[in-house]
Amino acid sequence: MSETVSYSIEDDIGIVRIDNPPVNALSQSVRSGLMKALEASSSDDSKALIILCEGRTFIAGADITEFGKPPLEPVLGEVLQRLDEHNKLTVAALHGTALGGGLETALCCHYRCADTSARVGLPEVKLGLLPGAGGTQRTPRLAGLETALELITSGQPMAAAKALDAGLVDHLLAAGQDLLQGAKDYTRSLLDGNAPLRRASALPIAFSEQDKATLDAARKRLQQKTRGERAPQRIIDCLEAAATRPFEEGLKLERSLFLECMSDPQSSALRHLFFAEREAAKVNGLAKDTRPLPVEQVGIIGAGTMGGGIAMCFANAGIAVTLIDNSPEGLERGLGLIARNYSTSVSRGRLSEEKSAAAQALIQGSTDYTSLANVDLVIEAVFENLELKQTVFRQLDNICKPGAILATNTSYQDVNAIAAVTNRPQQVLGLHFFSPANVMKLLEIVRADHSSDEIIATAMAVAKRIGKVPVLAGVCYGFIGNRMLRHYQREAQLCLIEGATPAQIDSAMEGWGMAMGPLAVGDLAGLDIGYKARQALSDDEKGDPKSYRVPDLLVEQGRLGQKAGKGYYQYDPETRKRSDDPAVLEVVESAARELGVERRAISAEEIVSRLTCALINEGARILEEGIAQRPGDIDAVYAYGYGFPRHRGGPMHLADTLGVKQVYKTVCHYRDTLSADNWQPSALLEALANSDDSFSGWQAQRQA
Ligand code: 3H9
Repeated sequence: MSETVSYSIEDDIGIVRIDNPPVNALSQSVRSGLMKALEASSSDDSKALIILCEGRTFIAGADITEFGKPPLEPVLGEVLQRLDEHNKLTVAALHGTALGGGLETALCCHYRCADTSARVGLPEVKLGLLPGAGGTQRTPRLAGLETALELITSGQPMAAAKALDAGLVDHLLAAGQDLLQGAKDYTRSLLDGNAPLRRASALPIAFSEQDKATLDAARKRLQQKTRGERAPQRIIDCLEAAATRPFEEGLKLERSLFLECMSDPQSSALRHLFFAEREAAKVNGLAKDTRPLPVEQVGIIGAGTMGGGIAMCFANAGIAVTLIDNSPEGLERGLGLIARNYSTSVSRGRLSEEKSAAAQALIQGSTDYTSLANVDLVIEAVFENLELKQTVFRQLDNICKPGAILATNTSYQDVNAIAAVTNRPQQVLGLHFFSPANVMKLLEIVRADHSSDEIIATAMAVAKRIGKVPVLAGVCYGFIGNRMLRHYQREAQLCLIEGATPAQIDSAMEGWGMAMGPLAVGDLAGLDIGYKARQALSDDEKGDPKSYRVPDLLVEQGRLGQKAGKGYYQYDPETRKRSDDPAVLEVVESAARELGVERRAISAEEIVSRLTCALINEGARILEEGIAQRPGDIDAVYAYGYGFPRHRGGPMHLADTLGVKQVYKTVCHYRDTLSADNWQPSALLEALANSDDSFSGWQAQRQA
């Protein structure tokens, strides 16, 4: 039928096989092949039609690489309308992940069977889209409005057994049953029973006052939760239309809102992140035959919050962990914290009792380093102090088996200086987890001067196993994320002392989409952490006092942040809700007087512009120096580790959206009006602005 679709008749049943690796996306050749197969089936003497896929999955959706380009005929809507109208019994046989346009294809079949491992979902919302091929209209007709609302607005896949209960799947194959044979048997039973051609488009749908209230509540909830994303609201519009208008009208609305979402910059940002996340896992220049080393046993040094969180990541993935702490008390505290975290996950329904027990059984505590003699990988998560880390690495080098990889979870320290104290610098790298480590998806993999290709490949593979988004970084102070963060935080501090209040700064950034404003983040982490770090620095290293005088004064007054009930804000002891505290404004004003700063009104636009341009300028410098491999890697770091709004695509994508030339002009303006020291434009930013280029254009040229 086409290079990716074949059609044959086996025992009077037509079989459409789709073979479009890696995920059987609905590329043009699949769509045209499907269309031709339907034509063939309608005029031959087969009695029914089964659609199934080769490889690891049923169709995982439309081909995202075709988005944003001129449409190629036939469009999916046409193909699916043809499928919906087909004059013979149609059955979709699902395995792997039937997602997006893939599930929509299956929903156009009269019946669906699935193997037990299959999952179905409509993840378009994660790309700033809505299901654009009937998903918003057929799903509620088959599964009810509430299930459709959850499935489509969360974008989360649903297991086959649940999909059977929900009515999205009609028949579950027996465990281990061959997919084709199972689908044939099921189809035969439908034919034998004279099953009607059950079209989802023709099913009735009810709409009660209760349903209306559910949709209204969802609108409000999602407005808050998705921080300004537009697709979730459009999805609810479509669901409401599904329940209140004829099918054809609902389909028309869905199509027009799908196209609206597709041309929305939010969707291009989210699609950019989809590919950036996958690209980030690829290491430039790695020899093709580099094989990751096996990692079955992991050691973690330091049973604090970080070490415990890291231990959970590995145990959750079925990897045995030995957690080491110097003191029995520290170890007990750490293991206790882990147990509490697991029991919270169980009580919130995020984890089953069995899985929690199985994971905890994989974590062994010890106060004896020699129990690490046989582990494949050790991750050190002790206090941020170079000498201490070097001492730990000397010990590890003596104790661990020769092939073991030694990793540091440092946020700032020089990984080369840590590797240098061992006799195996080629086996040393940074694995920088983000707090809480068992929740945050980002993992910075820091390649030191001597880290071997093999251990970098191993780290990438391990990251994927434990469900992280890995990003490669070179050695520098703060690597990618924290190095940029210093500039962002500096501007937050300067806006504060120059005239804004903490609430103005945080609301400006949260209103723009950040998960949490910069000062509220400081309160959450504890202001004493930065204070202590600054104590170890010379005045020169600390930089401009205007960028740290306020937090220093707050810490000296015991305002350490949330843990003390007060920091930049005061916190309700019960609810932890923050509120303004006039005492903080007094501190800010006195710091401004002391440092000779005249306070002025600062707008939300200025706050957002200064903080984001500071990120972009430093990000450009990081690219210039080769600390990050690509602009998209920086975007992945910010989206997965720093609460950057995903629908803005990350700092470097933001620069492209705003126009690099415009960003460069703004940086120059701040250099001329605010501070020549803080705002020297990066050479790369300047070069791209001068050549009217973008970060993505620059990246494309380098790849070519
Ligand atoms: C849609 O369907 C719209 C419709 O409603 C309406 C249309 C009118 N297209 O993730 P992996 C690539 S919107 C093109 O590492 P895994 C991916 O880039 C779509 N390429 O594998 C990667 O390439 P590379 C709704 C795609 O096993 C390779 O496949 N569907 C697509 O960890 C392997 O991917 C979705 O949003 C695609 N649709 O996970 C599903 N999908 O090797 C998106 C993947 O060059 N996909 N690629 O880096 C996924 O969620 C995961 O890929 C999946 C497999 C779970 C399927």
